[in-house]
Amino acid sequence: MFDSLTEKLGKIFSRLGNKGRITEKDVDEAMREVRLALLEADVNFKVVKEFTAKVRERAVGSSVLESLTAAQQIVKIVNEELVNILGGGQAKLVPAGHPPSVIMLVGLQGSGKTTTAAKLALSLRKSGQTSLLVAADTRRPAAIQQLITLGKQLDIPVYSEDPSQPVKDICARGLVKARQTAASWLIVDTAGRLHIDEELMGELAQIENEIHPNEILLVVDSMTGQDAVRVAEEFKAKVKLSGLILTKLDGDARGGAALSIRWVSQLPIKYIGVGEKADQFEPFYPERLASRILGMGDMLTFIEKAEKAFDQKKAEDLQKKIEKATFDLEDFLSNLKDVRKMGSIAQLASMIPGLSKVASKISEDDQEKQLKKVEAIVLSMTPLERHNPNLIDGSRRRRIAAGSGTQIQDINQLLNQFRQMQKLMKMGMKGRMPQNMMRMFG
Ligand SMILES: Nc1nc2c(ncn2[C@@H]2O[C@H](COP(=O)(O)OP(=O)(O)OP(=O)(O)O)[C@@H](O)[C@H]2O)c(=O)[nH]1
Ligand SMILES: [Mg+2]
Repeated sequence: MFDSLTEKLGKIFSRLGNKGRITEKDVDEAMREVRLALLEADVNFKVVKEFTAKVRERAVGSSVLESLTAAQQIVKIVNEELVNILGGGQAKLVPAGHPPSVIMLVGLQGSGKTTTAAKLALSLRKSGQTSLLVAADTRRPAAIQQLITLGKQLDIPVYSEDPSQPVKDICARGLVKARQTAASWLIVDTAGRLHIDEELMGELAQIENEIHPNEILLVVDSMTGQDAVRVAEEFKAKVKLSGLILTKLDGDARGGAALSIRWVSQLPIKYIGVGEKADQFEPFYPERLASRILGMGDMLTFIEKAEKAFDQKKAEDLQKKIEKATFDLEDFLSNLKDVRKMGSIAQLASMIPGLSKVASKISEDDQEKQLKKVEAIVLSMTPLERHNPNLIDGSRRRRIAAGSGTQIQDINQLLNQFRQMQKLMKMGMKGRMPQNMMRMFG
C-alpha cells in the first residue's frame, strides 16, 4: 500500500544523505518534497502541515545540522514524528474489571466488520482468551449466516436470534449467554450503515446503552481514503468510540487514510487487517508501520549502529579538528576503526536506500580488501608520520609499502586522496566522515 510513498521518501533522504554538509536550506527543500509526497499519497493536508513543521523545527532548531551524522538524525526525527502521527505506542484493548468484556464493532457497509469480528476472536484465542460472537446485523439477509459460517470454520461460538427481534435485546441476551459460558469477551457484529441513515445510527446508541461496551471500535476500510476521516467524525458524534480497526491495508490504495485518521480523529488504531483470511490480522504498532513507510527496517539499524560507533564526545572532537583542518592520519585511523565497528562498507551501503544499488556493483570482497589495505598502510606509519603526512618522503614511502605489504603507488594514492580530503576540509566542508571516507575508497 505504501510502496510509492516509500520510494519517494527513500529518494529524498538518500539525496540529503549524499550532501557533504546539510544546511537549513537543504532541510527546507527536503521538507517541501516530503510534503508533496505525502499529499500525493492522499494524506490529510493538516496532518502534512503539522508533520513537516515539526520535523523542520527539530532538524534546524537544535545542533542536528552541526553534527557529523545530520542526515541520519533527520531520518530518525522523521521516523519519530511519523510514529507520533500514528499514535505513539501500541494501543491495547481495555478489558472490563470482570469478564465478559464487551467489544462492539461499528462501521460503514462492507468495511470488514463481520470478518474482523471473527479475526479478533481468533487473535484473542491465541492469547488464551475465549469469545462469544453476537450476530447483531439483522438488516442484511445473509449477515447472520455469514457470521455463523465463520464461527464454525474457526470453532468460535456465535450467538444469534431471529432477525425480527430488536437488536438491542439480542445483544442483551448475548451478554447473558457470555456470562453463563464464562467467555472472556463478547464481540458484537453490527449492521453496516451509511452515516446519513439516522435510524440505523440511532440503533447503535441503543445497543451502547443496553450493554455498555468496554470498547466501541470503528472498522475502517483503508481503501476509502480521506472519506474515512469524515466517517470517523460522524460515528464519533453518535457513540463513544474507543478506537479504530483499519482493514484492507493489503490493498493498493495510496495509504493516506491510514496515515491521517489517527491524528484527525484522535482515536487510537488498535488492530489492522492485512488480508481476507482469518489470521491476516495484527495488533497495530505505530513504529512498525512508520519503519515500513520509510522503507527503513534497515535504515533504523544503520542509525543505531552509527550512534553506537560514534560516541558524541569523539564526534565533537573530530568536528573541531575538521573545522581547523588539523585532522590527520591518526584521526583517520581511529575513524576507520569506527567505520569498521559498523560493519563492512558494502553491508553499510546496502542499508542506505539509494546506495544499495551502487553497493551491489562493487563486490564486498573488493571493498573489504581495499579497506584492509588502507588500514595496513596507515598502521605501518609512525605516529609522527600520521600527524604530519608531509614528512613522508620517498624512503619513508618505501618503508611503509614494505611494512604493509603494498606498492609505493598505493601509498602515493592514499596520500594524494588524503591531501584532497584535507583541502576539502579547509574549504569549510563539514562532512559526514564515513561518507567522505567512502569516497576515498573510490
Ligand atoms: N483484502 C482484504 N479484504 C478484507 C479485509 N477485511 C475484510 N475484507 C473483505 O471485505 C469484504 C467485506 O467484509 P465483511 O466483513 O463482510 O464487511 P462488513 O463490514 O461486515 O460488511 P456489511 O456487514 O455488509 O456491512 C469481504 O469480502 C472481506 O473478505 C482485509 O483486511 N483485507
Ligand atoms: Mg457484516
